[in-house]
Amino acid sequence: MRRVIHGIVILVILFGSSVFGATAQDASPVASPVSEGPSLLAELGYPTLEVTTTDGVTLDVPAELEAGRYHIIFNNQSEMELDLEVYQLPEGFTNDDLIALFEEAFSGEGPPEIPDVFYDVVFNGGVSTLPGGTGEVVLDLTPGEWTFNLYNYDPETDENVNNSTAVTVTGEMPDVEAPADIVEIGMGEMYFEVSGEIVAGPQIWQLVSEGQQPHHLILSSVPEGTTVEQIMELAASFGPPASPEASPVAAASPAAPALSFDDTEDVFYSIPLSGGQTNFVVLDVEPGTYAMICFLPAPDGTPHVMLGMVEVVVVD
Ligand SMILES: [Cu+2]
Repeated sequence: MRRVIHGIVILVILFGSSVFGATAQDASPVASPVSEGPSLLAELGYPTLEVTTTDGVTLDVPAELEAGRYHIIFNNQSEMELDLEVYQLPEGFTNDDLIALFEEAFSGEGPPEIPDVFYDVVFNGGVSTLPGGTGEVVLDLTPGEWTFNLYNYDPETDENVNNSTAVTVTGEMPDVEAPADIVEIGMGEMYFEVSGEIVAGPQIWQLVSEGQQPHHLILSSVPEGTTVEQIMELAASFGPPASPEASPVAAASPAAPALSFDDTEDVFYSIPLSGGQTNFVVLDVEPGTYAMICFLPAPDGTPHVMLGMVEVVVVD
């Protein structure tokens, strides 16, 4: 989780992203784990959409696609850590417009006010990759104009780079069969709800965003016995200031939380998902204790974790 320290502000500026994968203290990136051998996601049988970048700028993806549920395989042949983010911009807004709005929101002192338009973007998740790596996700592409954005954060220059490619999705969304025997993670204000049993080893997780605000999942390994309160205290010890009314825990936290970032290690993060959107991902966790955390901001700028969007799970 300590990767998040550096990233939290940029995270909300740029819609939540792989900034966790890069801090000065810990340069080794986290990427969505992909199991070796045959992919569990491929076994679901959805059509494959393979997309590739060689330079981290341009993405080899069809300009037009039929609506459907796709198994996206992202080949990152560049030398950069990249997130492939899939989203729909509100009408009349460009990437640059949004980034400018966020930069303005975060330029002052005190809690930022999140621009309303943030909640009008349809975030459809995506996949993170290491340099030269491959990642995969299953998601629904409904009819409309989609942005496939390559996002990179460079901790050395503190620069965020976004390069987007437009994809037009046509036709009608077909009926898709829901896979059986998977773990479902419901995400809403302000909770994670786990249905099914999380087991050690490769397993498909379906992230279902079902609230009004976008959410994401950071899965972080934590010491046995860690409590939700300890994680909220730790989160409150950094990042943009929370409004005391919104977050009594943040306001009341001691200077030195009982839990330290050194005790935690991120094992997975998803790309943000708006309400109504879903991603299927493969996780391969070891037995242990994990925290599910969402850092996306409420309208007053308070990260969801400080409003209670955190859950502790034990994997046997
Ligand atoms: Cu959230």
